[in-house]
Amino acid sequence: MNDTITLALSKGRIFDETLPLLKAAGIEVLEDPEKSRKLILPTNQPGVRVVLVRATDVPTYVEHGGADLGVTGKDTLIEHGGQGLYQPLDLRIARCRVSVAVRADFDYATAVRQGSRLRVATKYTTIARDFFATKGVHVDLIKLYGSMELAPLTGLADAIVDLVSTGNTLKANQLVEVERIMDISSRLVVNQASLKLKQARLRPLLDAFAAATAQEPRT
Ligand code: PRT
Ligand code: MG
Repeated sequence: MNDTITLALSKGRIFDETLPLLKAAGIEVLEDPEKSRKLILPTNQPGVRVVLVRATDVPTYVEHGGADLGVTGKDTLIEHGGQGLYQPLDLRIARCRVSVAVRADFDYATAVRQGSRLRVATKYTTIARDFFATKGVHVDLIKLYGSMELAPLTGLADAIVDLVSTGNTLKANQLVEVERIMDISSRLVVNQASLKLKQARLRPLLDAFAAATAQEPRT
């Protein structure tokens, strides 16, 4: 078991978009997470397995050695803090952006100009706090864990900070994007102890991921 490489992934877009990169590294996951109830998935390589965790738990698993490496959104990584994680590669997958959105009838520009205190609902409190602090806008942050779009519609908040990709979810809820805070993609994260102790097994994997995303690994 000691020599096994454990890769933490979340179900859904991160799993789906990591598969081609794994394939480029010669690794094929032998079960479909949408069909299996297993949380540990074998691969075609006896020494490599995949564990399925919540997207927000990937950095925690890798930090504490529950997995040797993982794939996680930059959004999740910023909120986690990234401590204890080696971040060698931007995999350029699961791309989206973090934006500020408000109800179409809310005059965000005027509220900001007048120095009004804004109520902002978000799962991304670190990103939101930094962004509004830099802008010099006073905010009351309301921490939510999902369905952020509902907050301005119910009067819980004036604005939300959330991920946007096509913009369809905002549109369907009569919200408009008023600021882009940052672009997001997913990163490879590696446990620092694993990188030293399992160097011989991990290095070819990191090199294959780097080649598949056409970049040099940061060392
Ligand atoms: O869904 P669950 O609560 O289990 O966990 P999660 O939302 O943390 O995980 P998941 O799998 O949905 O997202 C994992 C990662 O994918 C995120 O951390 C991002 O880095 C990345 N990603 C890329 C996205 C999106 N695109 C995205 N569009 N994550 C979420 N969304 C959601 C967004 O929150 C909004 O509700 O999709 C909706 C907007 O999409 P559009 O296309 O309508 O704009
Ligand atoms: Mg989600």
